[in-house]
Amino acid sequence: MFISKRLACVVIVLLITLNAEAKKKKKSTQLTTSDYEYMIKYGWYPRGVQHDPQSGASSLASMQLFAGLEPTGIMNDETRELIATPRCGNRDIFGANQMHGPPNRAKRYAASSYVWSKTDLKYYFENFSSRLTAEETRDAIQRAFDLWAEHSPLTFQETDDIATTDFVITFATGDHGDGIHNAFDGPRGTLGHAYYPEDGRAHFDDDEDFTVGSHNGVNLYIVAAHEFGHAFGLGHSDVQGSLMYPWYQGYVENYQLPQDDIQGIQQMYGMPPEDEAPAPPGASPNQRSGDNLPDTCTSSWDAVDTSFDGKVFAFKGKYLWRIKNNGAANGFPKKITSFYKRAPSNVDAVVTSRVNQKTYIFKGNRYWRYTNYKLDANFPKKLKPTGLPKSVSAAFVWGGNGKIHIFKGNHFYIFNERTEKIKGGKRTIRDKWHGIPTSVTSAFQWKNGKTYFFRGDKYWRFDDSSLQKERGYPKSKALYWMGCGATPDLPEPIRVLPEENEERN
Ligand SMILES: [Ca+2]
Ligand SMILES: [Zn+2]
Ligand SMILES: [Zn+2]
Repeated sequence: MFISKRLACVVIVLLITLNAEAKKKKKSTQLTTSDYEYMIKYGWYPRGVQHDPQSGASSLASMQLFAGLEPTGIMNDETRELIATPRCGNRDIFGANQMHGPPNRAKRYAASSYVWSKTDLKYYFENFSSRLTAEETRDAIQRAFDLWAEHSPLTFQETDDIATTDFVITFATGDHGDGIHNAFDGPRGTLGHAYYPEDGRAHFDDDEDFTVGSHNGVNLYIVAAHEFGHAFGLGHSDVQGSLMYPWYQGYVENYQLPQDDIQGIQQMYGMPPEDEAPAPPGASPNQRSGDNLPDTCTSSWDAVDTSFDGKVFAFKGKYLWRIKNNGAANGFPKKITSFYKRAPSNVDAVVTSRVNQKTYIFKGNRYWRYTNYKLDANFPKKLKPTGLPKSVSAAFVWGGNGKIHIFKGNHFYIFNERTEKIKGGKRTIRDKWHGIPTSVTSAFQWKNGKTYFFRGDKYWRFDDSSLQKERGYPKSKALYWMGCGATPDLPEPIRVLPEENEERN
């Protein structure tokens, strides 16, 4: 993250002061009661149990790891400095059942299964920051919503009707009516907190020196954008520099939503709607035919993928179609090589990583890797060193954990894009993917974050919560995905509704 020279000077002066302080006092590495209280407050240590140095050290190590510090489990200057950094009041650790795995393991955003069941959302001001004018507050809040709106289908509008609003924005001090553990703490410390969907409450500590467009004080726009991330269902990220990192990272001019947060919000709500070009009159995917061109309505797919820039491609033989919300795009199929130069035909599987944005094309005993549609140096490579079998059937990113899953016969593998090796060996499809046939030929994650499996003209949608195929499937691919037939609309993105509306995590 960009740090201005001035800020860097302040940080250096601060560090020197802290170091001098630390040398003056005898360095204590022991956890104090207030250290335990800090860890309890943010979910790292259980509340109401005896403080135990051994489990305290292991909790501290987890917190250090999450924050990007060396996980020593020992209280040191670096960790003291972290604890002194103002931060968000939401816990870092979700309840285990709401997360797809503990967030301190995966280096990325934390998407929850708590989401809004609609995308047109309204917000209401209960009051305004006492340090800023109503206009400044209103402007900062609106920009904070817009930051997310730019990268998602969510839209936001202010309302003066509290009865119909989705979000309520409140500036409050101390104990403000949502429990003593959520009480604000005066200047610094906790800056704000927000409740997960579909609650809508976002609270800001009115004792903070909230500012706009300044390196002094605490930037309301960035703090609000962070809190709204929770209000949309995102947990804390352990990626430093991401907006959902729990500790305040300072004011940044022309702030842009970091990649990690874009992935997080799109995991839950999908991408912003595209500006659809109107179809030329009379054009229909049914009418496309020609020498060796695969038929849009009757062909099965070799593979299907959402590319790094959000384009969905279905592959068959030497060709691919671009799939839009209303079916196959006009002008397709086109040659695969018109997008992916030097790519093979009759591919086995294609998948684009959400971690490194690279596209992997699998065929036979080799794989091709693309960055921004360009073939990476030294590719294609042999599959053998990755641990994958040859001639895989399907590859996709599973929304449940953001990892690349690869199917082959009755088995599946998890492919780690960092090491380009499989992780944890071969697993049985039946054990995890209930109701999904083992002979699928392609699979991918659509814009709604759901996984779809294809075989012939049939497709299945997988429910990430119940880990089963969803009811009412299989359906016809030609009808729903290619725009062949009477109802060319794609299935509506269905949201997972919260089973229980828990208090703030
Ligand atoms: Ca505070
Ligand atoms: Zn937070
Ligand atoms: Zn509150």
